[in-house]
Amino acid sequence: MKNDNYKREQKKIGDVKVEIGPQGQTHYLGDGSQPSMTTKQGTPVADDQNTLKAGQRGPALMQDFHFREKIFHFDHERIPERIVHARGYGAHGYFELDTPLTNYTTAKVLTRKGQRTPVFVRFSTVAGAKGSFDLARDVRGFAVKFYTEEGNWDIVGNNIPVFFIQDAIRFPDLVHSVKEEPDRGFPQAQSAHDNFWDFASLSPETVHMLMWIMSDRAIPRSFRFMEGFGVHSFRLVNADGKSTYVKFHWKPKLGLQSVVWNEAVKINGADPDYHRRDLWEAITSGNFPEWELGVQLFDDDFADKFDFDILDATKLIPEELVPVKIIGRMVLDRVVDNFFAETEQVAFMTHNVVPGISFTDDPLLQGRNFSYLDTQVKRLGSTNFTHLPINAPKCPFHTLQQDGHMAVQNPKGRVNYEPNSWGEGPVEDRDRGYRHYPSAVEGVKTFERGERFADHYSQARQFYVSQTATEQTHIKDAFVFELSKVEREDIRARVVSQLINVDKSLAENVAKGIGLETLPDAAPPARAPKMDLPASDKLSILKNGPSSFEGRKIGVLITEGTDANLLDALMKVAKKENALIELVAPVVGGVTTSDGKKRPAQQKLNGGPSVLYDAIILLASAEGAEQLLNEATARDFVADAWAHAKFIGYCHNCVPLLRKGGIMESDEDEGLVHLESAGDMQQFIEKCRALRFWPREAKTHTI
Ligand code: HDE
Repeated sequence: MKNDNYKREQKKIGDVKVEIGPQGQTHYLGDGSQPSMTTKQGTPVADDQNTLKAGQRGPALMQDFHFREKIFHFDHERIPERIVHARGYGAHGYFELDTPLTNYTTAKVLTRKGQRTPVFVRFSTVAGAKGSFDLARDVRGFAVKFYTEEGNWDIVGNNIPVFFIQDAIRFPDLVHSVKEEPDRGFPQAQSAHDNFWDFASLSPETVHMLMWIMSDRAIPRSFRFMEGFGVHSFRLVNADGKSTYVKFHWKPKLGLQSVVWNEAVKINGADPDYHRRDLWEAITSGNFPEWELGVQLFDDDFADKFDFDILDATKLIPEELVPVKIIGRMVLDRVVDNFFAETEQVAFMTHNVVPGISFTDDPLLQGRNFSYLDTQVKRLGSTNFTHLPINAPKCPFHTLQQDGHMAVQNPKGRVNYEPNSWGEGPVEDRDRGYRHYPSAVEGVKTFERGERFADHYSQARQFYVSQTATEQTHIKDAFVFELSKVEREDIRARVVSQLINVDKSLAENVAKGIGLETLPDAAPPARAPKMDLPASDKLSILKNGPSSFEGRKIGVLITEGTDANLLDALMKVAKKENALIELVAPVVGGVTTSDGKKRPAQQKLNGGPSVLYDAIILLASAEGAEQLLNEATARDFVADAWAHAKFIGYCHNCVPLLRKGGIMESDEDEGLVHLESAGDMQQFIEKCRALRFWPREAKTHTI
């Protein structure tokens, strides 16, 4: 008997032709150009919307292999998320070498001028789950995989040049303390809770890193505006076998930029994907993000004389002592085709090095070299994770490792061992093969650390004194915010006792901010800190900002009747500056401006709060402004931009909106720009190059 269950009525929903079944189920059968759906075994599928049943109201039949395959596959869609750095976003690009390091290394990727090496980069937060928000106060991962002609080389770095701990064995404790507390399962993606500060306050080696994560470095404006660091000292090894120490630095072409904390909190609600969306939009619109790769090179002589141990990842080498030599640039020019296949399955490993690049004995790096391989097997389920296209080298490779789960690249032939006399199969390569640097080792087996690991505060202080007053205030505010979420007063006080060793006034201000009545005694330092390390300008964000507004976004509030001349003038100057404009209107369909033209909006006002923009302009018509006066989201649009020290441009119609947003005539400052004519737009953009009008903060942040 012919099964004609599939007779359906043809109808249209909008302009999409569908078949509608007798009980209303919709089937889209395409326009003839799409391939037929099949099972994973290739059998064509006739009905993907109904389970095979015994009778219309009957039980499902086991025989429905398509149903079972579909649900079975769905049940297994997830793989374990990364234990740290679970939330991340990746993109493809290339590294182009400009200044060969031939005297220092044999690595081809670093010695061939002009050569382009494909890369895959994944940025991430550390503490939050895969589905957490982007603007957590956290370190950002900055992991780069170079697909070189001598194998894959990974720099698995962060956006902060130092780390919390000195020895890898402490990593599980650090991560446990910062993640959700085990009994209650919260808080998600934040360090502002008792366990983290309990751990940190009992671990003086974390103090330098605490200064960095309480600074604006931990709330970057976007991946495009942050630095990256390899953190550890590595080695470069040249053709004579000579080793030079190296630290890797990524410097963003568009300069550094961060948001402020109150803004971060609100961005997380308005657009939890703020950073990934930014990267996606930049690349797909052809504004390819770019970083310079720089190296700090130094030898044993420098290492011996340096105040700190170069094997200690809680220390950095100030650029004033060893300048960063720029050797090339990295451009990200392609988004992923498939998030899971690429961003989720990419497996970075610190032990992925190529000939000419080697490790030091940094105890953190040594531990990482074990961890990353181990974690990939747990996450990707098989030692054959290297067969996945995102992880496979792009150069020829031949091993005798065989079989295992999901082996997809299987060699032909009889030989799977060596030595052999078949004259086939891969053989060792004495000329090109990787040689570990033969550093001399001596000493007794011990749990002790190197002597120069003992100073935990000097560089923390150096970081603090290198910041502008605005940045110092942000650091103080961050400590106060975090500690105000800590329930136990003794933990709060212990953090202050650590800060006394960094800077007395910082400690006092934090103590005041959390209402601590008496200043505790300083934590006993293992070694007395040096109080006179000179300020290093490179450690500040604000001293290293951009000189243009390129790549930044202005949110423009428009209404029916907005002045078209002003709007067009803005579009013109923004284009010249390479800045982006988003129109925000009461209705996303857009508005008709004074020239009678319809202007579609990118955001409806309540979905496009000003926290999503670097600066705002209010261009409502008189009637439009009047209508928005009682709209809470219009008031927030203005009030938040003001509170976050943003540049605000406005036409005279919008003065009442300023007042509603709490900006009185007496408050007006140079960050608030009256736009009367088209010519004023250029002046506005030029002001915006400072990114924020920081002097305002003193007036808007009073506790
Ligand atoms: Fe990681 N880290 N880490 N880490 N790390 C991982 O590897 C680990 C450390 C960093 O986008 C894991 O594939 C140990 C420092 C980044 O896929 C894991 C220690 C730095 C990423 C792991 C550290 C990093 C990871 C989890 C202490 C900056 C994300 C998933 C010694 C220099 C890479 C994975 C990506 C990921 C272990 C410390 C950076 C568990 C044991 C220091 C950017 O293997």
